[in-house]
Amino acid sequence: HPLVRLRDYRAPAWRMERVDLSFDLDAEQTLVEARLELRQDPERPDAELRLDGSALDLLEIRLDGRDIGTDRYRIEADGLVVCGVRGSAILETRSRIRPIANTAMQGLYLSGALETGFLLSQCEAEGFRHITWSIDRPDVLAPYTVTLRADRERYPVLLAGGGREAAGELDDGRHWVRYVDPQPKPSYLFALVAGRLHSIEDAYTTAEGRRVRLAIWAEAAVLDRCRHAMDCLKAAFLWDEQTYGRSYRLDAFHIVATHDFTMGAMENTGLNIFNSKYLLADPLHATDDDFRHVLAVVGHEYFHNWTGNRVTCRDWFQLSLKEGLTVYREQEFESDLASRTLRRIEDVRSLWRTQFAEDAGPLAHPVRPDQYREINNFYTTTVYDKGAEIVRMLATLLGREGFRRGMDLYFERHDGSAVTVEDFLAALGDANALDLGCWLGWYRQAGTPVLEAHSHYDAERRCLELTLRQHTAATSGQSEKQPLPIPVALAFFDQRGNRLPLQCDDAERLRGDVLLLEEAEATFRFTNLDSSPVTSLLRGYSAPVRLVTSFDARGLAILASHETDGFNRWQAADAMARQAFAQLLAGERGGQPFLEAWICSLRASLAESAIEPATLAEMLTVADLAALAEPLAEIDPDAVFKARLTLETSLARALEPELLESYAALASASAEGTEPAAQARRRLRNRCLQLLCVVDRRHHVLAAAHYTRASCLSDRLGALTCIVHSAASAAPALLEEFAAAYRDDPTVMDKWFAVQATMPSAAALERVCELTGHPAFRWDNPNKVHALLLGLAHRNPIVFHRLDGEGYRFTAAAIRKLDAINPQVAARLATAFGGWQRMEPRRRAVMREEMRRLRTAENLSADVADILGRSLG
Ligand code: HT7
Ligand code: ZN
Repeated sequence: HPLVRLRDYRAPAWRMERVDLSFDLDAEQTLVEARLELRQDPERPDAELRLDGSALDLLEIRLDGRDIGTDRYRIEADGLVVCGVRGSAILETRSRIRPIANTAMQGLYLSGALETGFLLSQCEAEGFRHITWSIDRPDVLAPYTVTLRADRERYPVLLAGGGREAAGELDDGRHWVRYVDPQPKPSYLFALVAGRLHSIEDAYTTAEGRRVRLAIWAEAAVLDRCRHAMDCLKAAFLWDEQTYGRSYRLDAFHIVATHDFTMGAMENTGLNIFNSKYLLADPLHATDDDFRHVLAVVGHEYFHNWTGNRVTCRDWFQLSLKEGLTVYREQEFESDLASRTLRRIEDVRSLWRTQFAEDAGPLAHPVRPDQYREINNFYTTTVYDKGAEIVRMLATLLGREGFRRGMDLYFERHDGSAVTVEDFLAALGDANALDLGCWLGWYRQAGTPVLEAHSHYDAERRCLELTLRQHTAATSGQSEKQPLPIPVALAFFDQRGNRLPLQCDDAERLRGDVLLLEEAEATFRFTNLDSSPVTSLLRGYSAPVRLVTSFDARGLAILASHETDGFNRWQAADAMARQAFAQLLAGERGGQPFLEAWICSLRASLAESAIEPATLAEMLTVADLAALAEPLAEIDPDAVFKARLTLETSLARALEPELLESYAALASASAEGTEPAAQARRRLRNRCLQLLCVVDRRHHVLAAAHYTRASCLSDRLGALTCIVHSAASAAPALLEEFAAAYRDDPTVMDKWFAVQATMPSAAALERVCELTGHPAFRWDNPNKVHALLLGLAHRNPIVFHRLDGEGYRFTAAAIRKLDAINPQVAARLATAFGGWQRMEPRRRAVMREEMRRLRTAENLSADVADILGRSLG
């Protein structure tokens, strides 16, 4: 694929002013008629008319109502050029596509089996060109009319975005439905669904009094599991009205669930399509985490209605404009409706383990990349999660009202248009009389800034000097880095854990409890402090930076017990664990002040009645191997594993009586409902059980009973994971029992695969290999591949990084096989090799060799070739 560069952006020479589509739907072959009303930019009279299209069988082509011969057009690898057209034109094409052969899931494809499955489309980012010829770029917006025709018996439900205008019967048992979406939209938001689906229905009345019909479509057998999603959808409508004053304007909102989807969900206007794992939930088939994920993803896709659909991206470089902003909105939605602290801890954990790692490796790229070969490879944690962190920092800087003012102006200025990150910053800045130009640096610069903090207390003057220094290491293609604006939320505590006043000499620089560091280094003086305070930095994780400071065990212990910001309370405990881990890894002998302080704090927290159970559960959860390894200059996975095991075992051993007590005290949690408070109690109870299983095999009996008595999937899966991951003798029988019970449930079976793929034992590789032959495993199903193969490659470092290289060879073979089926999924798997440069030398060499070999494979997709090319440099 050619390199596409941001700096080469040009507005389109031709635009589509209207799109009329009509489909004769069938899984084996679908006929697509497209009528495009086209207009040329008068400033570019010489620009040829070029339409995007790929793997389309062109049957007919007409220009301004007349057939044209092959002398008037030419078909290229990825497009169609019509010669000698000027000003305006009406282009009609008739083409044939084969949904059943579309295993890449871009364009129109089949979900499920030929006889019983249904047809659906996925157009973001460039899937529309696999459906018909068009100008397939996000800055070309048009109203759409879509007519769907199909056999009534086989495809009783026909859905597309927009309002249902008309419907009727045809000969031979066929029927048709016409949808009109009058608001101009980019082609990536087009969608259709056709098949035997069933729905639950509801309605929402908007703040303006408009009644919106809500429908969630799924297979008949799982309709009851859509109720939670429906509640979440109504909550999302309400939240966006209350928080941003934004309503929905169409008459209907449909969601369709499928087991066959490459990503989580898709925000097509009026017709969202969801991966079933983010839509279906009931206590027997979904865990508490699944319930929260459904809330978050339903919210996320709905919020795209304003941030992405009504205000869309000018080009794909601006992807974070919709994704980062919408992730931020989704995070706030979940925080308001469930637990703010838990969501923040989970987000930061995931940022540290995946985004920081991406930023530190050869696949590092800015939140707004400046070039790409394959845009599908840029749906990354950097674009999504670091992008959300930038929006969060801006919201912190502007405050609740200022941020809302900025968002109001953004929507007011840009509703109905395709815009850039600059437009976003300009709206936020103009609404607050601020120049936010320097914030563009966060979008342009790759790499994680390191924030160094040093303080000095002057007893005589009763003041503390805090020096903050920032630097960002070079990343591939970006050697020069500029200082970025970094909001640092902070608080002071005394030795008893009481809050102390925050009075800064430079009052301008302190807004509320937030300091803004704008330069490479600055020193701030805080006055009126009777004793040297314990400083709590980056409260709420106010900036996505790596904090380097001289931690002291006593100070962290005070914060781990007294910080009123739940996130920083957890962060203090996590910092103690990481310091203890570093000492264990370095083989340091003698006293272990951090380990002791950590255990002591957690003992006290377990005895505390006021602490939120979800926060406590997270404090008791040691960072995983990838997260612990991420800051290391060179990684030896076996040494990391050993040090982590010692850390976790020391904690579990020391707190065994307290863990047993808490476990028993929370006995009723299994049968409680799915409200956040009950979920949090179950989380804590399962956490206690997991630690107990680490201490002693005696507690496997407890885990087996936990499994048998479980009245929800959270507990059942929690117990199964404890038993399998601690290699208890009951593991094989319970795995069999579980598989027999959930054989017909693909989403629960994904969890069964994932539990085995993440077993912390080298032998897991042979098991995973065997499981690829299991009847429930399918190479062409992204969820199965995620659970088993990405589970191993991304979430089981001791197996993926096996010293004999078998983990790498197995994964490389899987990438080759998958690449012929779904290149996007294969490319995701290939990113597991991205961290090769920081591995210890032996593994580094094998990883590089395996990538090089893979790169020479025949017919390698552009997706995988791009990942390997960038990884190898
Ligand atoms: N905006 C959606 C992106 C998406 C996607 C991208 C590439 C290939 C398949 C895809 N399915 C969905 C998801 C989101 O809301 O972020
Ligand atoms: Zn999104």
